[in-house]
Amino acid sequence: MITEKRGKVVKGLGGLYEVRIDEGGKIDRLACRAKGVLKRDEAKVLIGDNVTVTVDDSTPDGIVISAIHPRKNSLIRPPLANLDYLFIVFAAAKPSPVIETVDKLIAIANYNSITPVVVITKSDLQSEAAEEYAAIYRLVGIPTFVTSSEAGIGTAELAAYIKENVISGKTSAFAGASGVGKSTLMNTLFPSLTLATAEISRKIERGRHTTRHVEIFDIENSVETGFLADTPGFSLIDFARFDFFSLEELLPTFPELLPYLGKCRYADCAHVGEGVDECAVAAAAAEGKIAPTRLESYRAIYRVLKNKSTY
Ligand SMILES: Nc1nc2c(ncn2[C@@H]2O[C@H](COP(=O)(O)OP(=O)(O)OP(=O)(O)O)[C@@H](O)[C@H]2O)c(=O)[nH]1
Ligand SMILES: [Mg+2]
Ligand SMILES: [Zn+2]
Repeated sequence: MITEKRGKVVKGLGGLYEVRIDEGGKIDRLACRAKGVLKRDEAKVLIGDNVTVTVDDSTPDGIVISAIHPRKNSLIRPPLANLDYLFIVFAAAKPSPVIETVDKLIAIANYNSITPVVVITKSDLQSEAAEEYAAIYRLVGIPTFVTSSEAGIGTAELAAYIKENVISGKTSAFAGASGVGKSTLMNTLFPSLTLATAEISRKIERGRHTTRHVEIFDIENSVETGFLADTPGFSLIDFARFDFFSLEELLPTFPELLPYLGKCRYADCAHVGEGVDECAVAAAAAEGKIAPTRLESYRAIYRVLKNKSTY
């Protein structure tokens, strides 16, 4: 007999996927492969995909993903489909954050209509720096949490935010550099999880890519549950090669710049010059209404996209 089920891909390793099937509140997890055409690059199954699984119980290998339902969005890094929230995780110290990468991730989330949330970890190591970073993102209007899994700071607030917002089928993910404490934080927030974590290297202060694959977890044991993915930390090299959208699409991904549009002296102002008389954005930054690091990140991404578009 052949039957069809609908479910969500929550894990994938070496071409073997795990699909979470919800049959009226009864959760089943099927191990399966994907049908031939869904193995090719351009049509490949992503974790987070909603799929149809065809079950043919007359053959031993009869469970296959036969169709991918239309996606809301998809990211290259972390490789996930249908995200509603992206928790952008960085440490106050060890490893110290690369703010431009944080801002890139926020821009990518905004571009894909994913709600960005900033999570600063390891506040026990550098509480002042943690609050300074938080102030930057609160000024933008992004929900921001200062946490320490070690000292139990901010974790109850973050767990409450997730439980309140990521419900009834919404999907979210932790993303950030290796070693910032994503898996540790997930274990702290959801004690039923037992994700592997590891110390960062003492010499180079970097994580060791402890998490090796993307996996989506149920955040509650109920039909109302939402989903949260742990993802492998990336290195900066990953990000240098990252290309995401065109120059024209950049500005709306920095929402705090929007109120100043049309207020610069020249209509074609790109907001990359320092002149506060010419550029309303530069003036707003000088007045403390836009964080200097955010404007720096905007300009850095602008230059990268500009160079790309001149080829
Ligand atoms: N001091 C301090 N250390 C922490 C905290 N959270 C995590 N760590 C440590 O940071 C190291 C890395 O933690 P992980 O959770 O493995 O980091 P990760 O972001 O999941 O790393 P990848 O899986 O490689 O992406 C571990 O040694 C943790 O014990 C914290 O709040 N304070
Ligand atoms: Mg991890
Ligand atoms: Zn301007």
